[in-house]
Amino acid sequence: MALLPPPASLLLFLKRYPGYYIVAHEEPDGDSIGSQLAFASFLRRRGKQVILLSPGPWQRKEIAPYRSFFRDTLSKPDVDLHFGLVVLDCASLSRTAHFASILEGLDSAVIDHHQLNGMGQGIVQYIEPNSPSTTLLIQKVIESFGESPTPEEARYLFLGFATDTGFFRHLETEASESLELLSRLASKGITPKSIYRETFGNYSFESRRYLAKILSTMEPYFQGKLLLTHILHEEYQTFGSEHRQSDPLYQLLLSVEGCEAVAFLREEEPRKTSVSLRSPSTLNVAAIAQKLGGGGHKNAAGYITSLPYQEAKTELLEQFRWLFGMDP
Ligand SMILES: [Mn+2]
Repeated sequence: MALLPPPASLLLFLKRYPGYYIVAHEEPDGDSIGSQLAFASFLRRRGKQVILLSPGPWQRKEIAPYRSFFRDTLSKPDVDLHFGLVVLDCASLSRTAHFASILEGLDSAVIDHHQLNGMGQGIVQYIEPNSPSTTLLIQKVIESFGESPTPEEARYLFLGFATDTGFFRHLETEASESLELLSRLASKGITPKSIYRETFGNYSFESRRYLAKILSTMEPYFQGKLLLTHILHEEYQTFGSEHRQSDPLYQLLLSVEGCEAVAFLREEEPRKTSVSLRSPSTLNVAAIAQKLGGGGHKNAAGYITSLPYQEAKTELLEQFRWLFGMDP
């Protein structure tokens, strides 16, 4: 089965306005930022004005170099009503934090690869849940105009694909077409090695001490099906936010034999614990996150509770007891 092509209504929409606001979800990642940058570059070469918006917060190292290309706010009276709005990597303006009320009312189009729950933004929608990244959909839009990405655009598109697929490791649906699209990016001189360095290299020394600290707390529950790790508030605050990289943690824990789920509890404040859940395959951790007030996907979900660590852990283990049907 092939990925859906961009609808004709989207191509028309992209011809209609002299300029576009391009916004994506809060807590930006490589896919949202890569999609925005590539799309902005493409529209500019078609003679359009583009204003890139991002609500932040900018926590991920691989997107940090691009922060200055984005505006973090816009006042409602300054919104140019002759512009169109493009929403990327999320289906609704509600995920764009304060921009939702500022941009409301503009004619809009959505390009996204998440399963749509409820209503998407606007009437022009290009939503393809089988696409591993939004950047692939952007590439398909560019190619639908009979164009090909410039080397700079190709770099942004590759970055988004690499981060959303864990550098190809999670590529499951539409692998064949994805790799064909990627091969056209590689033909622009974009090497996987350079993108790998950008996304998964150059971590700080401190970030590895943070990782060591968390790994040392690993406890197995439910006969090793759940691996639980944590960091307490006192220790948490000794690490600057730029060093708190937890992606490599999940990679290490999810590959442990017999592991069906990973939990990482961060006591960010004395009465605020952030809980991240991951699963390597079939176990749906979003079901637990939703029960406790959060959300996410089957394999990656999370929630925030006002309980301190110990109580948050008890609450979480209770949920897993129900899920696994056994005592911890
Ligand atoms: Mn994405």
